[in-house]
Amino acid sequence: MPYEYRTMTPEERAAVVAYRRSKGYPLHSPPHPYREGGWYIITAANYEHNPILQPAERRTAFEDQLLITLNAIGEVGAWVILPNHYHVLTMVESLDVLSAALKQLHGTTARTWNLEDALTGQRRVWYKFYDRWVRNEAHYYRALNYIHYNAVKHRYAETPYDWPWSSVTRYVEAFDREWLRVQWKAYPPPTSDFGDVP
Ligand code: NI
Repeated sequence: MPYEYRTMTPEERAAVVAYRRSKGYPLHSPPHPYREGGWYIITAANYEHNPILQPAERRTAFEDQLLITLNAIGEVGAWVILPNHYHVLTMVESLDVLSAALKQLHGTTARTWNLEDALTGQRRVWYKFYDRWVRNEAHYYRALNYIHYNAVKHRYAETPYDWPWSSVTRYVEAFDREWLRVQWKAYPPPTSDFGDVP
């Protein structure tokens, strides 16, 4: 709460609150306006975009760890692991639970990889993660398409099906490519969003 607000009279405060409501502003400006449960798009990058999520075996192991972590607290809708970041669409009971789980996962993996690379105490592995609450079904499918296309967007693969570290292969198994194409046409992904890396 800003200092000015605390020194205001009740009438002045009421006027400020009414003005902010009329503009659709939140009364406070918390870092996470939605802390409740639901679907979230998470983007987490290696510090300074260093490609620490390589070689391939490390991505495979991390993919397992990420899915185990998130399935223990909720559900996973889509994911992609790139050499220096990942995106995941996940449902949780609260953002606090999700934050705590990712913090632990990032801590564990940072220690492991720094040991493997003989960089303990010398390298920061993760940057803070980005989260975005999913507003509705269209937002969900746009995020899913964005995630599946991400390896192509970042020029790691020619098509989404050429990058094994994503949920796209699971969708092909569970549905088919035609189903994915229908979603793609109905909910085209944004060209840049979700806290992605350049
Ligand atoms: Ni990306």
